[in-house]
Amino acid sequence: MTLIMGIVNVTPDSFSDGGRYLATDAAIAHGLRMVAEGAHFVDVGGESTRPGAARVPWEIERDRVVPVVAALAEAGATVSIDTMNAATARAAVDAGARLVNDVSGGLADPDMLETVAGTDAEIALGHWRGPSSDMYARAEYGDVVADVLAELSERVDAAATAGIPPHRVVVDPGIGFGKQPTQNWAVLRQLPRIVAAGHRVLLGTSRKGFLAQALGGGDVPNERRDLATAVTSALAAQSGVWAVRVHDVAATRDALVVAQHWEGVDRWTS
Ligand code: PMM
Repeated sequence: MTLIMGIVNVTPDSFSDGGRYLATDAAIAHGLRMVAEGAHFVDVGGESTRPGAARVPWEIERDRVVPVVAALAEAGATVSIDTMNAATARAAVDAGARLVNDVSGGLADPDMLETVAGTDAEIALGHWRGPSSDMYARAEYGDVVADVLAELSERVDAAATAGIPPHRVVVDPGIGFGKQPTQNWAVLRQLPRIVAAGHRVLLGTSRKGFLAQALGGGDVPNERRDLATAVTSALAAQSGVWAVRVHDVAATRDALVVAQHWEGVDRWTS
């Protein structure tokens, strides 16, 4: 079974929803709608990581996300917090988040791993080579999959040293983070190799630029990006990932159901 993580971006500058859900109430309603559509958990974020995005002071990020996390958790949703800041992670876990989703794998904030170790939350460690402002400057690899696996393994070891045991760790190859489109496709093509490394794998392809580029580039609307994401979700499920992080939960849910029927095995959805 592959879990569906629905995205709630509480930012004014998110490339993917244009800040439509900045208002707390709208973000909460959006999260609950995604749960109704089949999301197993919702990922609340208050800082955009789009290529070229500037960092946001953590207090602003915290003030954006905490009311949304608290309301969704109160309503019974399983909530994850998408942050690179330890203090935001702590505040969100105190408000009810169960998973800390750090795209930097604990590298952006030296306090992150120890902070999460001091809670009972799980952590998703993303493959990351530096801030969004210049992430393509670091997109140099020998064998991209081998390099991603080695660098993720270092982050898992760092988490263990900080006191987070491997069963509380999820890894994410960081599609689009410090990777050019051909490198993203190479990682996706070899997802089974990443899954075989033994950790639960979370994957985020939703609406990303490399999909738009594959569809011809230019101004590809979200509807077409969501259809492309439903395809990557089904293929990722086939590769054995633990969860996919998506904007359009209903489309991904449908894709996983269809893929499950194709297989004839009840293993991707519940
Ligand atoms: N991508 C984005 C943000 N958070 N979290 C994980 N675990 N994996 C990702 O690939 C990821 C992420 C950027 O996309 P968004 O701005 O649409 O949320």
